[in-house]
Amino acid sequence: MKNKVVFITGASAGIGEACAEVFAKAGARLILMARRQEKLADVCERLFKQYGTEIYSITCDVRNFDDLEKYINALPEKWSTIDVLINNAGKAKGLSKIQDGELRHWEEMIDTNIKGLLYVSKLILPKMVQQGFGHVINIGSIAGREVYPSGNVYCGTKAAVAFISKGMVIDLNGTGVRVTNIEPGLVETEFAAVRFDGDFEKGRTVYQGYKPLEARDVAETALFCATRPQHVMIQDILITPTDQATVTMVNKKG
Ligand code: 8X3
Repeated sequence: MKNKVVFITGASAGIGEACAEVFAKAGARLILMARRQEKLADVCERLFKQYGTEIYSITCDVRNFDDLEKYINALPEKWSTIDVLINNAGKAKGLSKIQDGELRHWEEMIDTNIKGLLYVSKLILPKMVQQGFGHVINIGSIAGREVYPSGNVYCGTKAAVAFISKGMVIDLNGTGVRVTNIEPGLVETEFAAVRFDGDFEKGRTVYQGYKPLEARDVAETALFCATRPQHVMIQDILITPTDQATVTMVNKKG
């Protein structure tokens, strides 16, 4: 990864932040994007201090195509050849039966998880095709393979990520650009608290009674995929805690 440029969305926390760290440690230069300017600045400072990582940071919401276009098209020359794009920004909002779901939750998930991923990809993929190399790593979910009660729209967005990833694989065939969809099960991050509108107490219970994945486990998987030789494309990976058998079958104690 030495001197490779890795672009990560949702880089201020969770899996995105862990990806920033493992790719920094591997010697990459990073373009980090997040909405939360202060949190992003903390990540950049920490990685620079720890690994001397060169970082170009962008405060931007992946739901805003105009801003994305402005920032990505204005990348300075030394940052404009992107080797790896990690489409990580995503979230779950709410856990309600479909008949009780909130429109604002559905829109936030669809706009971030599907449209945001598409917007960023639309701006970066043509450059990768022109270069003749590049790697898009989408962070999907086990929820894109299996549906669980009240998961409805969130699961739908992650199923969309799986199919869009496959569409990318097909359409980019012959260009040298690789595509990977990583589908994690339960990963202990602020994911559950965000789902419950910032209720960290309730969020914590999702990860109790068993050993969940850590964000780093997913980040190391992304690094593994990105460091395979050019002729190797890992198209998808399902990664769960050892205690998780299916999306709903978790060996919880207590
Ligand atoms: C996160 C996994 O099972 O909480 O995408 O939906 S789950």
